Amino acid sequence: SPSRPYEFIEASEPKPGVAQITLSRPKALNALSTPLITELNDALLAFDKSPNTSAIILTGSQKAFAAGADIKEMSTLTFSEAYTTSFIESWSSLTTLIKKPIIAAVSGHALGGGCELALMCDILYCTSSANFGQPEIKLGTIPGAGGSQRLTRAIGKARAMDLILTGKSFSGTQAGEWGVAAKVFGSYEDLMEGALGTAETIAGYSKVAVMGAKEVVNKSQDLGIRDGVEYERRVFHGIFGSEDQKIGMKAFAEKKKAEWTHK
Ligand code: CO8
Repeated sequence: SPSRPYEFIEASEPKPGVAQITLSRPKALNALSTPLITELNDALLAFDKSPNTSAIILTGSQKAFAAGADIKEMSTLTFSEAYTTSFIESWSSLTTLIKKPIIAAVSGHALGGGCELALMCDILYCTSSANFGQPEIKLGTIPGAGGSQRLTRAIGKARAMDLILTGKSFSGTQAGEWGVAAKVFGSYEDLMEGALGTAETIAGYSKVAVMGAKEVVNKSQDLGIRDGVEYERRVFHGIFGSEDQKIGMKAFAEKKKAEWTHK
């Protein structure tokens, strides 16, 4: 589990098997500065490695999930600096390195990089009044952490183009209707309870199956249907090599509760 003290995030373990990372930079509405992203990656990697963690909740405050990349940090950045330091590249750690499911619980603003961060997660829950958007155009720039790609896949080109070219926001209710959010809640308390309940459900299953399921669903975003189905079948075959597949099916036949070994 994460060991060092953090300045811009809080890391906790609210239930057995469930980790929570709370973005906590209230003075800047959780603007995603490089130091914040460094801490986020550090905590995510620690929970991903921890044998005690099965699912991770990523949230902000009631007022803001995250109001974007840190505009003050970026304002003087030059092309050479951005290019030579691979600015933003480390943001992708969340999608490339973390094998355990991440549930985004979004309340308040999720703008620019904040919207992109939520879209990188595996399950997105939000409040009906959440405020999503890619307002980069208003700052003379464009989405830079996958927004043009992930939002477009999630809601289609027509809506994504409309939003990204105008900088208009969309509500949590719309996110639910458009399929960006899997569930929409009436209040912040219900949102957090819902996210925790889902994380606990996931933590009640075999880690081998959970991580395999996450991997194959995410592959559907990169592969064509033929390669995707083949990839799924390879992983499915592989899971017959786990102890937990034997345990789960034996427990079903014996009408008992499965006691997973996570092996
Ligand atoms: N960066 C830095 N500081 C911010 C940011 C931000 N993105 N958002 C808010 N803050 C700061 C404000 O400057 C203010 O600080 P201060 O008190 O020192 O003046 C404090 O947070 C509170 O903000 P407001 O007073 O503006 O609060 P309001 O409730 O009036 O408004 C809004 C809330 C509507 C969210 C407003 O703050 C806002 O419009 N913020 C900017 C939203 C935005 O444009 N986000 C996109 C940023 S660009 C981006 O994300 C590019 C992504 C590229 C890939 C990732 C790159 C790292």
